[in-house]
Amino acid sequence: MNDASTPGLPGTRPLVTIQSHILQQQARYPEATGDFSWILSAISISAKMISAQVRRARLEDVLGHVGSQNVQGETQQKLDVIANDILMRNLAGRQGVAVVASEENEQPVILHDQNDGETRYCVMFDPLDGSSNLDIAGGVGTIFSILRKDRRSTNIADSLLQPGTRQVAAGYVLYGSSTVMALTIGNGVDLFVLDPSIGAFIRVGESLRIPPKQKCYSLNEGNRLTLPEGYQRYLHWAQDSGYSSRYVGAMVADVHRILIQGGVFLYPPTKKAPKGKLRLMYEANPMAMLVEQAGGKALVAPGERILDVKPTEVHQRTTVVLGSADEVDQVMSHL
Ligand code: P6P
Repeated sequence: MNDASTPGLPGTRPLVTIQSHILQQQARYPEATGDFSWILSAISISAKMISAQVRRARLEDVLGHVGSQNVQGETQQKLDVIANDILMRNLAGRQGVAVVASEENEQPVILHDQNDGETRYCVMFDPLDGSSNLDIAGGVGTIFSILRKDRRSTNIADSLLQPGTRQVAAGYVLYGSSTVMALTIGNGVDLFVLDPSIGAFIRVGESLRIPPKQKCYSLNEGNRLTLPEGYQRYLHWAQDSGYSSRYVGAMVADVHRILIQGGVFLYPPTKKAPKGKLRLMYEANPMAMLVEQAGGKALVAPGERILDVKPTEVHQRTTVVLGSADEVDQVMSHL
């Protein structure tokens, strides 16, 4: 639903910034301390700072490689490191954050480890997903996931290893032709667009719903011949059924298209990535929460939700099939 008009005031669109939206949501929880809201605002500020860097990348010659590699053995782009630092510094300023984990850091970073009984949160993120698209001015994004610290965990870092069903919030920021944030705190998915002229994210949609059907699939066709047979059968069926194919190569951009238009995104096991390529904790889980909150499906295999996977380590990878409910069912029926 778009914020088209305010009842009784024809033709006016309520101007709701993400800050107002966060406070509106907080007001629904009288016992809220505000810690959670402060974390969301830290992410919003980080998104604005990262967007500014991405938009000026070539101008400030921050493109190209720092020469180092991240835990995935992937060459780190300068902007990966800058985006990571921005998120770390903004979250470090929030008392409510106990620990953060990032694709760019091998070990979780403990920020506030007091066992003072306060509700503390764990924040996980991929600071600049799809960063290899930077050199071609393609879509890149930030993906984030928020969990409550698991009080039963003696080791604070173990607090991160909770299934996706335990997420209290998830979202992404797409730095594309515009800077768009999709956010869920468990009451549906809301959409915000950054107005660079005022430096604010404006709400442009509430309670998004993914169309149940859309004849469009999204995967790296270059892997087709090494995919498990069931996926090859699905692709043959889809091409025989008049499906179109769209693939940006940045998960945030591909999933955003699905959130808005429907379709199905797949990253199956491949010869190069036999367990799948995408990371469970800070790519698949947040995207799965968003897609399910918008009425779609997000599975690892027939009957196995991504959100139910019990993690064993922070950087583990997983198969991903997510999008329109009927389209995901179609894929599963071929496996
Ligand atoms: P491939 C980007 O590197 C990423 O992690 C996701 O954003 C994207 O969906 C996927 O990998 C692309 O992988 O193998 O198709 O280039």
